[in-house]
Amino acid sequence: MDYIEYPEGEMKRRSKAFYEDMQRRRTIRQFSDRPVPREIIENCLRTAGTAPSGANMQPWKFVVVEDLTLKKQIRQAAEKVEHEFYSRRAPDEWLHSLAPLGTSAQKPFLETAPYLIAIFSQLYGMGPDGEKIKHYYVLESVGIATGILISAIHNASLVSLTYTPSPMKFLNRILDRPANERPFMILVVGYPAKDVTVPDISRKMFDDIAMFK
Ligand code: IYR
Repeated sequence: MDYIEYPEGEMKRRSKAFYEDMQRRRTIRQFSDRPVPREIIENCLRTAGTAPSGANMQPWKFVVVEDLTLKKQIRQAAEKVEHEFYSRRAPDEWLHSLAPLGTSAQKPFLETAPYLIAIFSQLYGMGPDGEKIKHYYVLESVGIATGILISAIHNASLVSLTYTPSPMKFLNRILDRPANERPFMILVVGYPAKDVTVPDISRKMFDDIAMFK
């Protein structure tokens, strides 16, 4: 076991420092095309892979897309479903909630950003002889791993966008993934564009998100 117990003062300092660093994280929608060393992405993915999961099945697969042709295919497929979403499928209430974010069906970042990490959840595993292996709490597990990945990317001083076009099934076709893998989200990763702007939004007050009883 690698558990380390810090003295209480150190625990207070570390928990505060971590919070202060994390509260600076913002979701970014304008990316630079500046390249990022693959090693950094690999380290962040190794970190994500430390996440707890149901029965330790680790029901995730991270497909890192660097290839421009694949990125263009993903952009084209995503913009098609987004166009349908913004012009037809989205109820007015949903569009109203999105308005402060300034999003649209145009997704240029899917080509600009150096990495698109397509995150898949494995609904079941595949044994060596093609037998199905039961997975547990798949969405919870993949959600936790994704949260850790987002934190690791922020820690590396890169930025990310949690992007979920709907439906996302086109990712199986474009990235040639098997039927047991369901797209969970695309994490767009890179440096922010020089002229990046972020929506003027706030986080809930502590007393609105947590309580002690
Ligand atoms: N997928 C669309 C719409 C969208 C939905 C939610 I919920 C958001 O938080 C942001 C956007 C898009 O990316 O434009």
